[in-house]
Amino acid sequence: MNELSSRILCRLTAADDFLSGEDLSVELGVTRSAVWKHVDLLRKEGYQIEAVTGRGYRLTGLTGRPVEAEVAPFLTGGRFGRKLSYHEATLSTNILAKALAAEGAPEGSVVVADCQSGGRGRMGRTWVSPPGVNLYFSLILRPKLPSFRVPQLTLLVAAAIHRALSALVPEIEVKIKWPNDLLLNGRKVCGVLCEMQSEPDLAHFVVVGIGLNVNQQDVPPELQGRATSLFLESNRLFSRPELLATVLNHLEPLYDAWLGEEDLSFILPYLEEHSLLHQKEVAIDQLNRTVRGRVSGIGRSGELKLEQEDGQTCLISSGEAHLRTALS
Ligand code: BT5
Repeated sequence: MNELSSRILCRLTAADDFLSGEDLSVELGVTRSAVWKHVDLLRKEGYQIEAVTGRGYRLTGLTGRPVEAEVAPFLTGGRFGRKLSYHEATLSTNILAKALAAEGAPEGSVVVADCQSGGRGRMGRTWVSPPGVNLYFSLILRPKLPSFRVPQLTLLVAAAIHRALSALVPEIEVKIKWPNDLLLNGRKVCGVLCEMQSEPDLAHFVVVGIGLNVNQQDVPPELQGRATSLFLESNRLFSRPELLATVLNHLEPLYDAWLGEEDLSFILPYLEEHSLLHQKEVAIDQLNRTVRGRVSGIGRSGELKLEQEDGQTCLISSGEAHLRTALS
Protein backbone atom coordinates (compact mmCIF):
# COMPACT_ATOMS: atom_id res chain seq x y z
CA MET A 1 0.00 0.00 0.00
CA ASN A 2 1.41 3.40 -0.92
CA GLU A 3 2.04 6.17 1.61
CA LEU A 4 -0.93 8.36 0.64
CA SER A 5 -3.42 5.47 0.61
CA SER A 6 -2.14 4.44 4.03
CA ARG A 7 -2.56 7.96 5.44
CA ILE A 8 -6.09 8.24 4.05
CA LEU A 9 -6.96 4.84 5.51
CA CYS A 10 -5.54 5.84 8.91
CA ARG A 11 -7.71 8.96 8.94
CA LEU A 12 -10.80 7.00 7.87
CA THR A 13 -10.34 4.31 10.55
CA ALA A 14 -9.84 6.98 13.24
CA ALA A 15 -12.95 8.96 12.22
CA ASP A 16 -16.40 8.29 13.73
CA ASP A 17 -18.29 9.89 10.85
CA PHE A 18 -17.87 11.06 7.25
CA LEU A 19 -14.65 12.91 6.36
CA SER A 20 -14.98 15.49 3.63
CA GLY A 21 -12.78 15.12 0.53
CA GLU A 22 -11.93 18.82 0.87
CA ASP A 23 -10.70 18.45 4.48
CA LEU A 24 -8.69 15.36 3.59
CA SER A 25 -7.05 17.07 0.63
CA VAL A 26 -6.07 20.12 2.73
CA GLU A 27 -4.79 18.01 5.61
CA LEU A 28 -2.71 15.74 3.36
CA GLY A 29 -1.57 18.53 1.02
CA VAL A 30 -2.88 16.88 -2.17
CA THR A 31 -5.68 17.59 -4.67
CA ARG A 32 -9.22 16.31 -4.18
CA SER A 33 -8.85 14.13 -7.25
CA ALA A 34 -5.74 12.54 -5.71
CA VAL A 35 -7.83 11.73 -2.62
CA TRP A 36 -10.56 10.23 -4.84
CA LYS A 37 -7.98 8.18 -6.79
CA HIS A 38 -6.50 6.73 -3.61
CA VAL A 39 -9.92 5.97 -2.15
CA ASP A 40 -10.54 4.02 -5.34
CA LEU A 41 -7.24 2.17 -4.90
CA LEU A 42 -8.23 1.28 -1.32
CA ARG A 43 -11.55 -0.09 -2.58
CA LYS A 44 -9.65 -2.26 -5.08
CA GLU A 45 -7.66 -3.63 -2.12
CA GLY A 46 -10.92 -4.68 -0.47
CA TYR A 47 -11.81 -1.75 1.80
CA GLN A 48 -15.46 -0.72 1.76
CA ILE A 49 -15.68 3.06 1.58
CA GLU A 50 -18.95 4.88 1.22
CA ALA A 51 -18.93 8.18 -0.69
CA VAL A 52 -21.82 10.62 -0.28
CA THR A 53 -22.00 13.95 -2.11
CA GLY A 54 -21.77 16.85 0.30
CA ARG A 55 -20.61 14.64 3.22
CA GLY A 56 -17.48 12.89 1.98
CA TYR A 57 -16.07 9.42 2.70
CA ARG A 58 -16.81 6.90 5.42
CA LEU A 59 -15.14 3.54 6.03
CA THR A 60 -17.65 0.69 6.36
CA GLY A 61 -15.50 -2.41 5.94
CA LEU A 62 -11.89 -3.44 6.71
CA THR A 63 -9.83 -6.26 5.18
CA GLY A 64 -8.31 -7.84 8.30
CA ARG A 65 -4.78 -7.40 6.95
CA PRO A 66 -2.17 -6.27 9.50
CA VAL A 67 -1.63 -2.80 7.94
CA GLU A 68 -0.95 0.33 10.01
CA ALA A 69 -4.51 1.66 9.82
CA GLU A 70 -6.00 -1.64 11.02
CA VAL A 71 -3.43 -2.24 13.77
CA ALA A 72 -3.40 1.33 15.19
CA PRO A 73 -6.90 1.23 16.80
CA PHE A 74 -5.75 -1.69 19.00
CA LEU A 75 -2.44 -0.14 20.14
CA THR A 76 -2.18 1.10 23.72
CA GLY A 77 1.53 2.05 23.91
CA GLY A 78 3.20 5.20 22.67
CA ARG A 79 5.97 3.78 20.46
CA PHE A 80 5.76 0.16 19.40
CA GLY A 81 3.88 -0.22 16.11
CA ARG A 82 3.07 3.48 15.74
CA LYS A 83 5.18 3.40 12.58
CA LEU A 84 4.35 0.26 10.64
CA SER A 85 5.19 -0.67 7.07
CA TYR A 86 3.24 -3.50 5.47
CA HIS A 87 4.37 -5.61 2.51
CA GLU A 88 2.29 -8.13 0.58
CA ALA A 89 5.40 -10.26 0.04
CA THR A 90 9.06 -10.01 0.94
CA LEU A 91 12.09 -12.21 1.43
CA SER A 92 12.27 -11.69 5.20
CA THR A 93 10.91 -8.91 7.42
CA ASN A 94 14.13 -9.11 9.48
CA ILE A 95 16.17 -8.22 6.39
CA LEU A 96 13.87 -5.28 5.58
CA ALA A 97 13.87 -4.07 9.18
CA LYS A 98 17.68 -4.21 9.39
CA ALA A 99 17.91 -2.00 6.28
CA LEU A 100 15.36 0.45 7.74
CA ALA A 101 17.18 0.52 11.08
CA ALA A 102 20.49 1.22 9.33
CA GLU A 103 18.77 4.19 7.63
CA GLY A 104 17.75 5.53 11.06
CA ALA A 105 14.17 4.26 11.56
CA PRO A 106 13.07 5.05 15.14
CA GLU A 107 12.70 2.57 17.95
CA GLY A 108 9.33 0.86 17.84
CA SER A 109 9.08 0.82 14.03
CA VAL A 110 7.56 -2.42 12.76
CA VAL A 111 7.83 -4.18 9.40
CA VAL A 112 5.05 -6.69 8.60
CA ALA A 113 4.63 -8.99 5.62
CA ASP A 114 1.70 -11.09 4.51
CA CYS A 115 4.13 -13.75 3.31
CA GLN A 116 7.90 -14.34 3.16
CA SER A 117 9.79 -16.18 0.45
CA GLY A 118 12.90 -16.54 2.62
CA GLY A 119 11.62 -16.43 6.20
CA ARG A 120 14.55 -17.15 8.52
CA GLY A 121 15.02 -19.06 11.73
CA ARG A 122 18.19 -19.34 13.82
CA MET A 123 21.43 -20.73 12.38
CA GLY A 124 20.31 -20.54 8.76
CA ARG A 125 17.07 -22.44 9.31
CA THR A 126 13.86 -21.61 7.42
CA TRP A 127 10.61 -20.15 8.73
CA VAL A 128 7.69 -21.44 6.66
CA SER A 129 5.63 -18.32 5.81
CA PRO A 130 2.49 -18.92 3.68
CA PRO A 131 0.26 -15.93 2.71
CA GLY A 132 -3.01 -14.65 4.13
CA VAL A 133 -3.11 -16.49 7.44
CA ASN A 134 -0.24 -15.76 9.84
CA LEU A 135 1.85 -12.95 11.30
CA TYR A 136 5.45 -12.30 10.24
CA PHE A 137 6.86 -9.09 11.65
CA SER A 138 10.03 -7.41 12.87
CA LEU A 139 10.36 -4.71 15.53
CA ILE A 140 13.27 -2.27 15.61
CA LEU A 141 14.76 -1.60 19.06
CA ARG A 142 17.56 0.75 20.07
CA PRO A 143 18.47 -0.23 23.64
CA LYS A 144 21.19 2.06 25.00
CA LEU A 145 22.91 -0.89 26.65
CA PRO A 146 26.14 -2.84 26.28
CA SER A 147 25.74 -5.57 23.70
CA PHE A 148 26.22 -8.42 26.22
CA ARG A 149 22.70 -7.69 27.52
CA VAL A 150 20.99 -8.06 24.14
CA PRO A 151 20.68 -11.89 24.16
CA GLN A 152 18.37 -11.47 27.17
CA LEU A 153 15.82 -9.94 24.82
CA THR A 154 14.77 -13.26 23.26
CA LEU A 155 13.31 -14.60 26.52
CA LEU A 156 11.84 -11.20 27.37
CA VAL A 157 10.01 -11.21 24.03
CA ALA A 158 8.89 -14.80 24.61
CA ALA A 159 7.40 -13.72 27.97
CA ALA A 160 5.51 -10.85 26.29
CA ILE A 161 4.12 -13.14 23.59
CA HIS A 162 3.16 -15.64 26.29
CA ARG A 163 1.18 -12.94 28.09
CA ALA A 164 -0.49 -11.82 24.86
CA LEU A 165 -1.50 -15.36 23.84
CA SER A 166 -2.68 -16.24 27.34
CA ALA A 167 -4.92 -13.15 27.30
CA LEU A 168 -6.37 -13.93 23.87
CA VAL A 169 -6.60 -17.72 24.11
CA PRO A 170 -7.16 -18.31 27.84
CA GLU A 171 -8.53 -21.80 27.25
CA ILE A 172 -5.17 -23.17 26.10
CA GLU A 173 -1.99 -23.43 28.12
CA VAL A 174 0.91 -21.71 26.38
CA LYS A 175 4.45 -22.92 27.13
CA ILE A 176 7.77 -21.16 26.59
CA LYS A 177 10.46 -23.46 25.22
CA TRP A 178 13.88 -22.01 25.93
CA PRO A 179 15.21 -19.98 24.31
CA ASN A 180 12.88 -18.73 21.57
CA ASP A 181 9.79 -20.88 21.00
CA LEU A 182 6.18 -20.80 22.13
CA LEU A 183 4.25 -24.04 22.13
CA LEU A 184 0.61 -25.04 22.32
CA ASN A 185 -0.06 -28.66 23.29
CA GLY A 186 3.60 -29.48 22.66
CA ARG A 187 3.70 -27.99 19.15
CA LYS A 188 5.43 -24.84 17.99
CA VAL A 189 3.12 -21.91 17.30
CA CYS A 190 5.65 -19.08 17.39
CA GLY A 191 9.39 -18.46 17.01
CA VAL A 192 11.54 -15.43 17.80
CA LEU A 193 14.72 -14.40 15.99
CA CYS A 194 16.67 -11.43 17.43
CA GLU A 195 19.48 -9.96 15.33
CA MET A 196 21.75 -7.18 16.49
CA GLN A 197 24.16 -4.64 15.04
CA SER A 198 26.61 -3.50 17.68
CA GLU A 199 30.01 -2.50 18.96
CA PRO A 200 31.28 -4.24 22.11
CA ASP A 201 30.19 -1.39 24.37
CA LEU A 202 26.94 -0.46 22.69
CA ALA A 203 24.16 -2.11 20.74
CA HIS A 204 23.26 0.11 17.77
CA PHE A 205 20.00 -1.62 17.06
CA VAL A 206 18.26 -4.93 17.49
CA VAL A 207 15.68 -6.38 15.13
CA VAL A 208 13.20 -8.68 16.87
CA GLY A 209 11.60 -11.01 14.31
CA ILE A 210 8.43 -12.84 15.29
CA GLY A 211 6.64 -15.55 13.31
CA LEU A 212 3.26 -16.54 14.74
CA ASN A 213 0.96 -19.14 13.19
CA VAL A 214 -2.50 -17.63 13.51
CA ASN A 215 -5.28 -18.85 11.19
CA GLN A 216 -3.32 -21.50 9.29
CA GLN A 217 -5.59 -24.51 8.78
CA ASP A 218 -3.11 -27.16 7.78
CA VAL A 219 0.47 -27.92 8.71
CA PRO A 220 2.93 -28.49 5.85
CA PRO A 221 4.23 -32.08 5.61
CA GLU A 222 7.74 -31.18 6.76
CA LEU A 223 6.35 -29.75 10.04
CA GLN A 224 3.72 -32.44 10.76
CA GLY A 225 3.50 -33.21 14.46
CA ARG A 226 5.84 -30.33 15.36
CA ALA A 227 3.97 -27.15 14.38
CA THR A 228 0.49 -25.81 15.01
CA SER A 229 -1.55 -22.59 14.82
CA LEU A 230 -3.93 -20.72 17.11
CA PHE A 231 -6.79 -21.80 14.85
CA LEU A 232 -5.83 -25.49 14.91
CA GLU A 233 -5.71 -25.53 18.71
CA SER A 234 -8.76 -23.38 19.48
CA ASN A 235 -10.98 -23.78 16.41
CA ARG A 236 -11.35 -19.98 16.37
CA LEU A 237 -10.22 -17.45 13.77
CA PHE A 238 -8.24 -14.46 15.05
CA SER A 239 -7.90 -10.86 13.89
CA ARG A 240 -4.27 -10.48 12.81
CA PRO A 241 -4.26 -6.69 13.43
CA GLU A 242 -5.55 -7.17 16.99
CA LEU A 243 -3.12 -9.99 17.68
CA LEU A 244 -0.14 -8.01 16.42
CA ALA A 245 -1.16 -5.00 18.54
CA THR A 246 -1.68 -7.22 21.60
CA VAL A 247 1.86 -8.62 21.33
CA LEU A 248 3.30 -5.10 20.98
CA ASN A 249 1.14 -3.82 23.86
CA HIS A 250 2.56 -6.46 26.18
CA LEU A 251 6.13 -6.09 24.95
CA GLU A 252 6.49 -2.30 25.22
CA PRO A 253 6.09 -1.99 29.03
CA LEU A 254 8.12 -5.16 29.63
CA TYR A 255 10.96 -3.82 27.46
CA ASP A 256 10.88 -0.44 29.26
CA ALA A 257 11.07 -2.23 32.63
CA TRP A 258 14.00 -4.37 31.41
CA LEU A 259 15.96 -1.28 30.31
CA GLY A 260 15.93 -0.09 33.92
CA GLU A 261 17.03 -3.48 35.32
CA GLU A 262 20.41 -5.19 35.43
CA ASP A 263 19.17 -8.45 33.91
CA LEU A 264 16.12 -10.72 33.65
CA SER A 265 15.75 -11.33 37.43
CA PHE A 266 12.47 -9.42 37.57
CA ILE A 267 10.78 -11.78 35.11
CA LEU A 268 12.48 -15.09 36.02
CA PRO A 269 9.63 -16.43 38.19
CA TYR A 270 7.24 -15.91 35.26
CA LEU A 271 9.61 -17.54 32.77
CA GLU A 272 10.20 -20.54 35.04
CA GLU A 273 6.49 -20.97 35.80
CA HIS A 274 5.64 -21.21 32.10
CA SER A 275 8.76 -23.01 30.90
CA LEU A 276 8.21 -26.30 29.07
CA LEU A 277 11.61 -27.55 30.19
CA HIS A 278 11.46 -26.68 33.90
CA GLN A 279 12.47 -29.69 36.07
CA LYS A 280 12.62 -31.90 32.95
CA GLU A 281 15.38 -34.14 31.61
CA VAL A 282 16.71 -32.55 28.43
CA ALA A 283 19.41 -32.83 25.79
CA ILE A 284 20.84 -29.60 24.41
CA ASP A 285 22.40 -29.81 20.95
CA GLN A 286 25.19 -27.29 20.56
CA LEU A 287 27.50 -26.77 17.59
CA ASN A 288 29.80 -29.72 18.24
CA ARG A 289 28.41 -31.41 21.35
CA THR A 290 25.24 -32.47 23.14
CA VAL A 291 24.82 -31.67 26.83
CA ARG A 292 22.38 -33.68 28.96
CA GLY A 293 20.84 -33.02 32.34
CA ARG A 294 17.87 -31.84 34.36
CA VAL A 295 16.72 -28.23 34.03
CA SER A 296 16.71 -26.58 37.44
CA GLY A 297 15.91 -23.02 36.36
CA ILE A 298 16.84 -20.04 34.23
CA GLY A 299 19.85 -17.84 34.97
CA ARG A 300 19.67 -14.05 35.38
CA SER A 301 20.97 -13.49 31.85
CA GLY A 302 18.59 -16.04 30.34
CA GLU A 303 20.85 -19.10 30.43
CA LEU A 304 19.39 -22.54 31.04
CA LYS A 305 20.52 -23.99 34.40
CA LEU A 306 21.33 -27.63 33.89
CA GLU A 307 22.08 -30.15 36.65
CA GLN A 308 24.34 -32.73 35.07
CA GLU A 309 24.65 -36.40 36.02
CA ASP A 310 27.85 -35.70 37.99
CA GLY A 311 25.88 -33.30 40.22
CA GLN A 312 27.45 -30.17 38.75
CA THR A 313 25.20 -27.33 37.61
CA CYS A 314 26.17 -25.57 34.41
CA LEU A 315 24.74 -22.55 32.61
CA ILE A 316 23.87 -23.07 28.93
CA SER A 317 23.60 -19.92 26.88
CA SER A 318 22.73 -21.32 23.45
CA GLY A 319 21.57 -24.46 21.70
CA GLU A 320 18.55 -26.47 20.64
CA ALA A 321 16.78 -28.18 23.54
CA HIS A 322 14.92 -31.50 23.35
CA LEU A 323 12.92 -33.20 26.07
CA ARG A 324 14.51 -36.58 26.76
CA THR A 325 12.53 -39.77 26.55
CA ALA A 326 13.62 -42.97 28.28
CA LEU A 327 15.65 -43.84 25.15
CA SER A 328 17.49 -40.61 24.42
C1 BT5 B 1 12.83 -19.57 15.04
O1 BT5 B 1 13.99 -20.17 14.62
O2 BT5 B 1 11.93 -20.13 15.61
C2 BT5 B 1 12.73 -18.10 14.67
C3 BT5 B 1 11.65 -17.84 13.68
C4 BT5 B 1 11.48 -16.37 13.41
C5 BT5 B 1 10.59 -16.12 12.23
C6 BT5 B 1 10.31 -14.66 12.05
S1 BT5 B 1 9.07 -14.36 10.87
C7 BT5 B 1 9.40 -12.68 10.88
C8 BT5 B 1 10.91 -12.54 10.95
N1 BT5 B 1 11.49 -12.56 9.64
C9 BT5 B 1 12.26 -13.65 9.46
O3 BT5 B 1 12.86 -13.92 8.40
N2 BT5 B 1 12.27 -14.39 10.58
C10 BT5 B 1 11.48 -13.78 11.62
P1 BT5 B 1 14.44 -21.65 15.02
O4 BT5 B 1 14.40 -21.82 16.50
O5 BT5 B 1 15.72 -21.87 14.32
O6 BT5 B 1 13.30 -22.57 14.42
C11 BT5 B 1 13.24 -22.87 13.07
C12 BT5 B 1 12.57 -24.23 12.96
O7 BT5 B 1 11.17 -24.11 13.29
C13 BT5 B 1 12.61 -24.81 11.55
O8 BT5 B 1 13.80 -25.50 11.32
C14 BT5 B 1 11.38 -25.73 11.56
O9 BT5 B 1 11.67 -26.94 12.20
C15 BT5 B 1 10.40 -24.97 12.46
N3 BT5 B 1 9.49 -24.12 11.68
C16 BT5 B 1 9.69 -23.50 10.49
N4 BT5 B 1 8.61 -22.79 10.13
C17 BT5 B 1 7.70 -22.97 11.10
C18 BT5 B 1 6.38 -22.49 11.29
N5 BT5 B 1 5.79 -21.67 10.44
N6 BT5 B 1 5.75 -22.88 12.42
C19 BT5 B 1 6.31 -23.70 13.33
N7 BT5 B 1 7.55 -24.19 13.19
C20 BT5 B 1 8.24 -23.83 12.09
